[in-house]
Amino acid sequence: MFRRILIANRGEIAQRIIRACRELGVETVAVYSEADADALYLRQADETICIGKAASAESYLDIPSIISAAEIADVDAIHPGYGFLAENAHFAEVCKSCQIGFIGPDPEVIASVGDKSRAREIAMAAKVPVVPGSPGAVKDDVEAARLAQEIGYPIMIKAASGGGGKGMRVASNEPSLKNQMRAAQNEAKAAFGDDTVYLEKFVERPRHVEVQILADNEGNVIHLGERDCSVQRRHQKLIEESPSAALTPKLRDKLGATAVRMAKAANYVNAGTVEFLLDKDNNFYFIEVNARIQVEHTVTEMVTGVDLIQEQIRIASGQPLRFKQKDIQLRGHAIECRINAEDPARNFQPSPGTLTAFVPPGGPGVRVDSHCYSGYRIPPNYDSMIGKLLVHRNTRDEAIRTMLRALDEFVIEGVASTIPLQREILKHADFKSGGHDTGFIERWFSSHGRENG
Ligand code: MV4
Repeated sequence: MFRRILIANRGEIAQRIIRACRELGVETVAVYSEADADALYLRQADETICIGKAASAESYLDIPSIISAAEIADVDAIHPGYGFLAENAHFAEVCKSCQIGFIGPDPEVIASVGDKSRAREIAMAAKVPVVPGSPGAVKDDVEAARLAQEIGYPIMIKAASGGGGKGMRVASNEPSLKNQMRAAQNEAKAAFGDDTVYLEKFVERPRHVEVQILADNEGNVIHLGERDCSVQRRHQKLIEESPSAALTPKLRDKLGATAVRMAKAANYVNAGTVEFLLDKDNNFYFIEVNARIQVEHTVTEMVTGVDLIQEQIRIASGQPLRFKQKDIQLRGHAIECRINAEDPARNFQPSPGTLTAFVPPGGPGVRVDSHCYSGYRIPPNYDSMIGKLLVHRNTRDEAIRTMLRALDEFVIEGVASTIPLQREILKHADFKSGGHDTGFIERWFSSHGRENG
């Protein structure tokens, strides 16, 4: 096991990783920017190092600063958390060349699954179902038009380096395809410095279902069930749950086995997520691999009882998986609300500032992962997550009721939060029935004329 690790992140995930380390008996080194000098996670770490200015590019994204901190603190490994450098293959490569462990997959694997067109090719070669589309990247609009004719409209154009919905466009006919392809390429070039695009048939009203996997260095790969993340707005997840209300036990096994096949085909090691779209006829299609721990890993922890951060650290230190597939039992139902300092009544405008009061809920079946406290000032420089509120109950209906109770208990004063919206969603008939899809929030907002506040 590692003796000491550095956490190249901030906020709730830095705290989450420190908690896992303390239970494992691993020492922690936390880094922070000038904007985070009063953060709670710094009091929980064994050592802290300031790595630069408030701007992420000059601190949490600054590879030389982080590597210097790791060298000075003499750590065995770095945990990147999520966001920032978590899926940066170059960073993983620099760690390797400095003989610092990287708690995540190998740089080559991060690079290959990070190219979504290449990930699609790996999936196809492994007979993992993909959305009908181009065999690989498309070079120009002549080739795109020819392929689109075969695939059939509507067509979705996607950036190979894409993420968060950037560089993604829908086209319903050939003239539109040519325009949208140029728009997608320009957006991708500006956002990722790479204008490679590929095509997929547009799936109407999909659900977003993702499978958590764990893979060790000896070729053992298991899955830990799925998370349904269909409650999103503009690619920001608002509510996640496990299991998905859309799956039968038989379909769950098939989806899990498919995710394991994909992870093996990609030579994936450590914790990862295999994302699928589920259509209205319950056909599933691979779309992406996320080569990191995700924000919503916690819902899987609740239903499996597995501490995913501890497992990530064990795997990266060279230990084999401690579980076989048959050891993983899904128990009950977990729901997570991501509580953001954003005002849903004002088009989700970020609402940083001081938390004049912060009293998290508790009681049976409730977990709160938050780095906040009364008097804490949420800096405007980073994402606006206040914390994650989770519930774990025997059934989905009970979990919804517990979540409503916990949301009512939660006291957050001084900043606006997403709590009022999450309460409304949990009471909405489409969510309660479990029949919702990824268009749920946007359709609901447009029917209320609220999309522009
Ligand atoms: C799609 C799709 C429909 N058809 N691909 C959005 C982000 C990226 N992860 C994939 N996304 C989508 N890909 C095809 N072929 C619809 C979406 C999509 C979506 C997916 C998951 C969760 C929310 C979404 C919201 C809008 C669109």
